[in-house]
Amino acid sequence: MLVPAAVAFANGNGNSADTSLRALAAKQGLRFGTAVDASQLGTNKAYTDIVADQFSVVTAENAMKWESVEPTQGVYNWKDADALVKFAEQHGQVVRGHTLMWHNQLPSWLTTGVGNGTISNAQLRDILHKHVTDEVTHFKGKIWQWDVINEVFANSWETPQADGLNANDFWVQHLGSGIIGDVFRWAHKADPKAVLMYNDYNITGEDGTNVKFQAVYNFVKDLRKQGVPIDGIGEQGHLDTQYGFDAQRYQADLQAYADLGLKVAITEADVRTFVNNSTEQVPTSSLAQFAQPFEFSELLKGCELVSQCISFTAWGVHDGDSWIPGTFQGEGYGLLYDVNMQPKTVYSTLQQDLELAAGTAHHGALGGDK
Ligand code: 9MR
Repeated sequence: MLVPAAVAFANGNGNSADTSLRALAAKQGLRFGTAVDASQLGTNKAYTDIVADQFSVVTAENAMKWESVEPTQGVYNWKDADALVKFAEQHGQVVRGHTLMWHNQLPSWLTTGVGNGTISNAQLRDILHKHVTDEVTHFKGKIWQWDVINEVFANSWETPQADGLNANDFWVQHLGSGIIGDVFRWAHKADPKAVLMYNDYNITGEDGTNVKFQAVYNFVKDLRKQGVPIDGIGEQGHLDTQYGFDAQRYQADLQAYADLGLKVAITEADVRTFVNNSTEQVPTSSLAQFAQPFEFSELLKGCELVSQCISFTAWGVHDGDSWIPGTFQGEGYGLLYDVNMQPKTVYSTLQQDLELAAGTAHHGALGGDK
């Protein structure tokens, strides 16, 4: 889609004192976003207000995934996804579509059919083609970026295929590596103006190696050489304070993707740490209260310093609504707002980063002459 004019980035009140994340990010031409639970829009006022006021790009956390949009074969349910797109239009926001081909959250009719052999690989390919075409067509002109393919590369601790893909990935296993380029072509045909991304985690050295980065880099470089319509790389940005984070390598890797002629985006940022319990999510280490905003800030600054980085998205609004406690035993505190939807230290840290990058600070004459 065409990116609306810069004025639409901010909250529409035209107030230069607007210190929302979206308004501050707009000053440097960056969009600041969040993943959204579409079913809470309009029903949960505090939640809805934060989404509207603070963010200029939204991603459906689950509502655009295949199991959500086609729970029964041939019967589409666009309700929550359409509601999110409409909300975005009403609030001067753009939408990241997430995600067209992924091994998770597939409808059970599909996985069951493949499992019991009633869906052959040739039929699976046709079904995927229809899914990609129908979904991209449904939202044609309304999606800024699509996460076309999600998480098909092997992790650094797994044995990859020769081309770096995960041989056990559902799609790679059934349809081979060539499916990646095909899905990008199908998506491009259905909406030629959408920015088409490959989205994954640990692809900018966060796991302490550059193995996965190198695999994605080589593969995508080759796709570009073949003329596959891929426009960008989505780095998810799921960090954990217990592992540390090499911010220089992260920035260098983002820049390397960008130097291939690609856009980059931070698509699912959160920084988790150990907490007292999942209800309160108070960090058990007082140092984590500094590590969490610090690593989040490093994620944002790397994006700010790579001019091809077009958006920075947090994976959820508040800690009470995050995937983290349900997946990582004893961890939480990953987002910008706490379980009571109050802004955390990380919120003001990111505000400062955005203000600094916008160059709004003035110190008068150098040397402080009288
Ligand atoms: O946040 C999402 C959570 O609500 C779902 O239950 C989960 C199912 O796998 O997916 C989560 O989002 C994932 C995203 O779609 C892709 N990257 C990893 C995210 C966290 O698991």
